[in-house]
Amino acid sequence: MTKFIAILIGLGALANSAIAMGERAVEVDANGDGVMTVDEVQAVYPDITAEVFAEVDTNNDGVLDDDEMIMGLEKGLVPSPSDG
Ligand SMILES: [Ca+2]
Ligand SMILES: [Ca+2]
Repeated sequence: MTKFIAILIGLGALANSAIAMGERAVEVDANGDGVMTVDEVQAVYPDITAEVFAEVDTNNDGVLDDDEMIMGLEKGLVPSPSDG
């Protein structure tokens, strides 16, 4: 998940929580295959419904990759850990 962390560090506004978010990303990708399924996402973010997941899954392949997760965070669809 080094790529995910590097992207987050590149987002200046989110730099303060980059380490925490990187840790959370690892938690979300429970099996470490580099993508996040709806089951993996809901295990960490129970509030994310299938509809929200589909909205974040912009290429509609049924899983979230790093770029989609970043976009979801930026759009506020995926709550950041700092939101409590
Ligand atoms: Ca996974
Ligand atoms: Ca996708």
